[in-house]
Amino acid sequence: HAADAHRTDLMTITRFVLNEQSKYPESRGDFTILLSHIVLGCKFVCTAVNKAGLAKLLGLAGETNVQGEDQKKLDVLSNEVFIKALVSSGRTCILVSEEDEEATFVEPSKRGKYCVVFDPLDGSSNIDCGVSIGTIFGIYMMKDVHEPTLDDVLQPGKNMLAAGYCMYGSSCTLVLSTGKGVNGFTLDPSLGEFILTHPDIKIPKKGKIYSVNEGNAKNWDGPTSKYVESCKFPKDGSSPKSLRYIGSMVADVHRTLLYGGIFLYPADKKSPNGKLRVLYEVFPMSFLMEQAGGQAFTGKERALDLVPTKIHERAPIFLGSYDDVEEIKRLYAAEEKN
Ligand code: P6P
Repeated sequence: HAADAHRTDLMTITRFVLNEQSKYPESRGDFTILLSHIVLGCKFVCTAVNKAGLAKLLGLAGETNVQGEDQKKLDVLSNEVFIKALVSSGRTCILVSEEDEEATFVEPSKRGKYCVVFDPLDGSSNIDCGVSIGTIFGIYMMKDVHEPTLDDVLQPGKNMLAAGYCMYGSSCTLVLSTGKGVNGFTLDPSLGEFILTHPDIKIPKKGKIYSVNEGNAKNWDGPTSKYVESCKFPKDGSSPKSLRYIGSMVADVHRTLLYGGIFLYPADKKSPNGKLRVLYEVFPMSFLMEQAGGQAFTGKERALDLVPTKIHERAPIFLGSYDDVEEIKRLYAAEEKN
């Protein structure tokens, strides 16, 4: 009765992580507690985002409520929810959020051994038109809990213990890696639980889709221009790739992870380091891509090898199917030689 077992043997994200972490018994409790607080934040944001469309009627976030008070914008509200959830978990020491200029150093009585870097609501400019948006997060282990400094978060992405995103779209999907592959969970609103729906996600080795903002083409460098040209006019007689660009990183990366292909936010003359942030956009998505069998490249090096010097630093990024990223690496290497 496999179908029955499937229905009654619900693999929730908490149970899944407990199983996974059982290989590291020493951190099973702490990590699971931390993750359960991240999951709580995602559930909150999911309900708030879904209601955002009704905001005017319900006086929710981003509008004035019946008392005429200004409600917080959804991304500000989401940020506060994640900060409060992470601090109250008692398992974090430093938090870096896209919404906060400075890092949050948790008060000593509530300190734990993890640092969390996150974008509470990436792509929030897309809320009003109903395009999928998401939360992106990465988790580091503190180097020294007693003397926390920014060095504890300015670590290369390869040091991350875990990374993931939660996409608020037609369904609420949380994609997570704790360093042993990538798994996807879908929120069952009737249970209020994230259920394992995409076990062991692997990105196709090569894809048929490229994802970039073509509006920046005027400012691209040589290798990026050559690569995009080869997507549209392949020299080997193969069929051109399709262009899919949503303009919301979580949505574009989720499609790339499941369908294959390549997502690019290159450097350009206007922004020499591209637009996306290293700690809480580039690193978590690159971590997931590598764990799913793909790769991530900055135009100069493997994205996860980058050592950030500032918490809101940006970097160019090319990530996705292994063979597709290999192509762009070849073009940058050739440019290097000239
Ligand atoms: P552009 C959204 O504002 C965001 O930070 C990412 O979610 C998205 O991938 C990117 O910026 C889109 O940027 O310049 O193409 O509009």
